[in-house]
Amino acid sequence: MADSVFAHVVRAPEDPILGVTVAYNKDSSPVKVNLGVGAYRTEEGKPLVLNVVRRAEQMLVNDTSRVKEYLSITGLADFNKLSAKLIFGADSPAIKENRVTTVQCLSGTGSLRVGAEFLARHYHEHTIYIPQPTWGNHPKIFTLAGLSVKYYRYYDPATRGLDFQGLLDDLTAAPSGAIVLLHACAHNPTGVDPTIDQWEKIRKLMRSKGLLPFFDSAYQGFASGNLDADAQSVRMFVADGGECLAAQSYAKNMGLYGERVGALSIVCKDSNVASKVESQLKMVIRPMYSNPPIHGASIVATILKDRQMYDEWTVELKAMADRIISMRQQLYDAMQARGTPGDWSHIIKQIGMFTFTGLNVEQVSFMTREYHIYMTSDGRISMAGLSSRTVPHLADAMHAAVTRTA
Ligand code: PLA
Repeated sequence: MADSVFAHVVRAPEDPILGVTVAYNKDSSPVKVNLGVGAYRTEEGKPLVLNVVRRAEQMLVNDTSRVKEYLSITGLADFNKLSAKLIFGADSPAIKENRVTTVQCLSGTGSLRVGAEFLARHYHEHTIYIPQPTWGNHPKIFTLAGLSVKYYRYYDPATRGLDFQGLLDDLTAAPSGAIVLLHACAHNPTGVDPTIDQWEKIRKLMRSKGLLPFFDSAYQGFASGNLDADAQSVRMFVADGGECLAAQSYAKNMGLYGERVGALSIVCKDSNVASKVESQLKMVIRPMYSNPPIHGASIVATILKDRQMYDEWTVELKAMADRIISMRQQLYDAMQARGTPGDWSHIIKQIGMFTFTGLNVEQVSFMTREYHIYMTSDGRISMAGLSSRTVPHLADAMHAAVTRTA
């Protein structure tokens, strides 16, 4: 038999985040815990489908007038309108003035990719600045779309906080017009967000230099438990009348991970530009995946357009956010109780789904080897994957990692 025409293909490494789940699945230990991927779990360690999502799905199934026709290239119109309102605010002047175009995309990742491809084709500056560190998929998405990726300083390991001066210096040095990727809230992986005051300074600097903001909003409502509070950074940039892009994901805040529901919005100066931009977004989407899937977007639209279901959603969302916050407190208390050397207050100070522990690669691999705790090698743990039951085991592992390894 002749060799395969693909014989030269070299095996690619597992994804740094999703590969953690692959390794976890292979482990037969009864005490194993997966704190790698950011996926919400209940106190019982089970995935959660929100009650309101179940109810919306039931309504959709029962409605025999619904069909399975293709959506338009830009997706479900109701979903797009409601998504723009959710992120920019119900009374956003940009929406009223019809200068926002929103297209349904394949969750947050797909929204980022479509936005990036649009920018690569139609925007004069091809450099995008992303925070150091950032979600590991960002550089790959933007590079493959044809943009050139540069980093701005974001996190200071010494203070385990924002390197605000570094950030300002790097954006000041960026070429005018450069694109800047901003995490709308709950920065991944650091859990460190700018304060409102700092956001205002970032906004002023970016507008004065004509830097183009591209918001990644993957955790709206998941950080504080409040949808409006978590969209404040984005709304500040829209309130000044300037242009920006925003990628939204419903994976975490509605628990629709595998349904792949998200939206890309581009806020433009006027409605004429917005409609031309939308026509070009269709040119990006059509040859990529033609049009988006109908089911998940219908769930979201059903919930967002019904006052009562919307309210029910906010209650369930707040409960998820609160459980994560309580996990922070429990883990912090457990570290204190063990007298683990070092300052662990960042566990309770950081925001959102993740704690950026400060543990190094060796300590992480020690914890996986000896305690069957799975997390990304940068020391990030998904607080949403923890429960009161697993906190003591994690605290034991962290204590051992810190005290036994160099
Ligand atoms: N943007 C950020 C900042 C994210 O953290 C994630 C997901 C996404 C976008 C994309 O999510 P979506 O396409 O599923 O909507 N980050 C996860 C999962 C939760 C992942 O890596 O895919 C993470 O564990 O970091």
